[in-house]
Amino acid sequence: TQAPVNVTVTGAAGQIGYALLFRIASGQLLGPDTPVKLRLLEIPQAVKAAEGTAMELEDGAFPLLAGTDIFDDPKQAFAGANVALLVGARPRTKGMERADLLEANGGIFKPQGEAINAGAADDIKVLVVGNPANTNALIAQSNAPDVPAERFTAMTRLDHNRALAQLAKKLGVSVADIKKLTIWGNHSASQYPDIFHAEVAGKNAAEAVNDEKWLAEEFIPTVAKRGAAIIEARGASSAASAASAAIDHVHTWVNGTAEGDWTSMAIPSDGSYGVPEGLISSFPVTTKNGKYEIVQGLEISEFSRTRIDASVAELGEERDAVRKLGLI
Ligand code: NAX
Repeated sequence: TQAPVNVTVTGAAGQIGYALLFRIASGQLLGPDTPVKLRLLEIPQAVKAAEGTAMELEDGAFPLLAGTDIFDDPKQAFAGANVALLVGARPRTKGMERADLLEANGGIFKPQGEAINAGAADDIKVLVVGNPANTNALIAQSNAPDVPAERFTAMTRLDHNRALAQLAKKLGVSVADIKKLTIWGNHSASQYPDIFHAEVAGKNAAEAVNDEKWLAEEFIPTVAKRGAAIIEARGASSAASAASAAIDHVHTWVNGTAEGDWTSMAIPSDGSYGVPEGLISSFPVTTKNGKYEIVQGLEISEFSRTRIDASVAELGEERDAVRKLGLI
């Protein structure tokens, strides 16, 4: 049998961690033939809570779970990591300016990037979930110069899944009937969910919808503001759906996209579609054999161009801010 894959999860005692860890342990992250060893990172005050979660993981008697270790030191937590899910982050609290938020997260993602650089396995794949996810990923990546930049990604799969669900509902079809949907840009309210290249049962989705007002005034804002709507309804931010999207992101990265489809991942730009090189921005990507590629040659309409540019401009501002803070 295969040696266990080391999966490091930060923020393990948080609400996303609680939903995520059991799905990793059950084999849904890497597949039913791959044993996993969990390495949990928490801040010292939350280590006890993480120990409680580890007890429950033990009680799950998961055949694929080869063990769970808990750390409060990033260097130890990332040692030997093959997959790292960076979930723990500093949330924006009342009265906090964006620069304060970026600085507080720099204090988390800079040392984590350094620890990944120092001790992760050669095949390390990183997914940043903790917000502001794209820029946190950029900070970690910039502080891991010996790791290929493309191994650092940020999560827009939840946005992608939300867009699939809204579009399926509008057209009265199953999410499984929809292919080639794209989230562009930042995982923030400026993101752009693009249905112009999407297909519904083989037909163009934008033509099937044929309602630009719905697109501009309902679909795009509903997807972009879904996180706030969940907080309003649930009294807490999205957790199980975020964990599910994190599972999807890594599973697709490792196992590949289906023929004739693609997914959305925030990845370091190579300059495609006018997105400045190095920004961690969401693109349509196909994956195969553990590698992803940006889908090339898509025609971008004026409607799409304006929205992609606005979200990418926001990413540029965030990058400039963290550069000024000396974090990258
Ligand atoms: P919680 O506040 O429930 O949990 C966060 C956990 O991270 C806490 O247990 C905390 O102790 C831990 N933590 C803080 N600093 C740490 C550090 N330096 N090292 C290790 N652990 C640390 O938040 P939760 O609801 O689980 O959300 C986690 C993050 O995901 C937040 O930043 C949230 O904004 C972000 N989200 C991102 C989404 C995305 O689509 N990219 C969607 C869902 C979610 O909002």
